[in-house]
Amino acid sequence: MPIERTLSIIKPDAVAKDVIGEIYSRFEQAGLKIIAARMKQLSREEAETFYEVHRDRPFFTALVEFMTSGPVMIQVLEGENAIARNRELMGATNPAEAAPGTIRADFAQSIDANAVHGSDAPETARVEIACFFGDDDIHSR
Ligand code: RTP
Ligand code: MG
Repeated sequence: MPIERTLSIIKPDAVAKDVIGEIYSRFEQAGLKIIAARMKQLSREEAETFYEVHRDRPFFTALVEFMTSGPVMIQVLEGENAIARNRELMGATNPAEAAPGTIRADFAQSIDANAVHGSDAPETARVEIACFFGDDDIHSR
């Protein structure tokens, strides 16, 4: 299994619920190391750039509104198969369809306010990590 890095964001709804620690525990228990982290209030421009691929989708405006509605917690996770492993822990985009025990099943309330983001492929992970972290911010170990 390849050692990968992925970008994770704990979205404003989950930060407001004070479940950062609980979500971090799930990452660590699954063998995903937190090798960089920062809390940040995203600007409209940052959220639009981050979700650029969805710009033409009907939900884009609501997504940007939501992602700028409060601070987010952003981290780089590293481990075997980290991209897929993180998405398994997250569960389906719509929390109503997320498997029991996943982060979205336990903490998300709707497809818009769905608690977490995770990169979906190696190339998007590289681009997304570079949006928020430089080499000096990342501490692989
Ligand atoms: P994310 O990028 O946030 O990790 O979520 P994802 O891969 O599971 O879902 P994606 O298709 O990339 O969509 C990004 C975010 O847009 C919102 N969305 N709303 N109303 C809708 O049909 C709809 N579809 C997507 C979700 O908040 C999703 O996380
Ligand atoms: Mg996505």
